Amino acid sequence: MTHLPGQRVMSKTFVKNYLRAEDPRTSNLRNRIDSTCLWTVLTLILWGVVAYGQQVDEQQLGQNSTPIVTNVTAQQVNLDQVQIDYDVIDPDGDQMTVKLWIFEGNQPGFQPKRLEGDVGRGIVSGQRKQVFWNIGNEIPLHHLGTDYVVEVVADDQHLPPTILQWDKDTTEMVRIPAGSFEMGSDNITYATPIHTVTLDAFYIDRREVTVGQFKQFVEQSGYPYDLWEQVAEYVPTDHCPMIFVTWYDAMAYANWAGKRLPTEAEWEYAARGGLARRDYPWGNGINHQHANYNGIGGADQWELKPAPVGSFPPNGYGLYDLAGNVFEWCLDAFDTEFYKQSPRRNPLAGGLNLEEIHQQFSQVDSGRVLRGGSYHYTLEYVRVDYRDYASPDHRFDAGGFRCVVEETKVTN
Ligand SMILES: [Ca+2]
Ligand SMILES: [Ca+2]
Ligand SMILES: [Ca+2]
Repeated sequence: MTHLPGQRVMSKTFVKNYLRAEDPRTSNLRNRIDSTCLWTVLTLILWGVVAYGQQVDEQQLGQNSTPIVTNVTAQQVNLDQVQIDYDVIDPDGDQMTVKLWIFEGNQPGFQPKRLEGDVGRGIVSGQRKQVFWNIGNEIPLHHLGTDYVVEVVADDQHLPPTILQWDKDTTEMVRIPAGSFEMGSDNITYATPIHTVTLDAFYIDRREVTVGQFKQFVEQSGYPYDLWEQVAEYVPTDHCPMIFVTWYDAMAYANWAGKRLPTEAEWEYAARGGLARRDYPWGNGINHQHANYNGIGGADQWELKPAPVGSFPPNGYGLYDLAGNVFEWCLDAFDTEFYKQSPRRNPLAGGLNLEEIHQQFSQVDSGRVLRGGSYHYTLEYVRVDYRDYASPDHRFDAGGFRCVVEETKVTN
């Protein structure tokens, strides 16, 4: 996949990289540090300071290159001052935040505060950067201590993109951060009780999958689908949501695109748009300015037909048409009791895990969850907490879907 121009992904983990094989001094010191922490570098004084560069994992994701710190040296210039020199480069020229970490023996490291010079935010690539650490203020009686190790860490602070372009089916996907939310409702049938669910981060399609995207899937994969005339009766353009798709059709599309259907919990979490205990993706209350549901008025000019995707304002996550337009298939089996015994973390009803359900989906025969209501439905059924379902082989004029992908699949 590629990312939108200007958006870059930070590597998944920071790797402590005590690098610089080309610098014998540092690599020697590293070996010594590994075997024992009790040694002195600067023998003329009571304690020594050793310096390491720390490099952010160089695995490149998207278009971002991570900073590289080299040539770190540290020396005590007087009783209270330590001078740290380093070179740093970010290959694509990003500004960086530079931090120092100090280690003493086997103690956990800490970030010193008494710093001046090329440290903190807004550091640009360059050589012989200088930082002065006032160790005298930071560590009382420091001169009676043992050795200190200095790490220099540069971070170009590229967070995962909020929106990315998924090449396979040319969709925009929005990052939904990991977190917890209150799922369900106290007064909707089968949506009780309200229970807390915790989800890992994932990306979800901004819009319902369109007719144009589904056509592309059929053309590229040879997937058997021949209901285009029926589809065309309801949706005149490729920019409308795909309808007349079974759950199997949706699963096949998702597999082709390298995605999957959302779990019911993911769908509801995304639909709520960061709001808690609200009825609709934008809050409470609904009118035809908000969504395409039964009837017309305001922005809703569609009488018993789907609107082109994205015809109404998005929710807090930038997602369109969660409420109404077309129903959206979810991965889960429909289980009226599931909320009473749902696992707290990444729940999925139906007894199969994510891998199993994708391998065995053609054998699935239990009813599957549908969410969001549709253009047929009145306002009480296009709520974020309303649950519906159908047999996985059911297809109808208001049944569509959108896809998700786990963040780990984007950043790995
Ligand atoms: Ca960079
Ligand atoms: Ca309508
Ligand atoms: Ca919808």
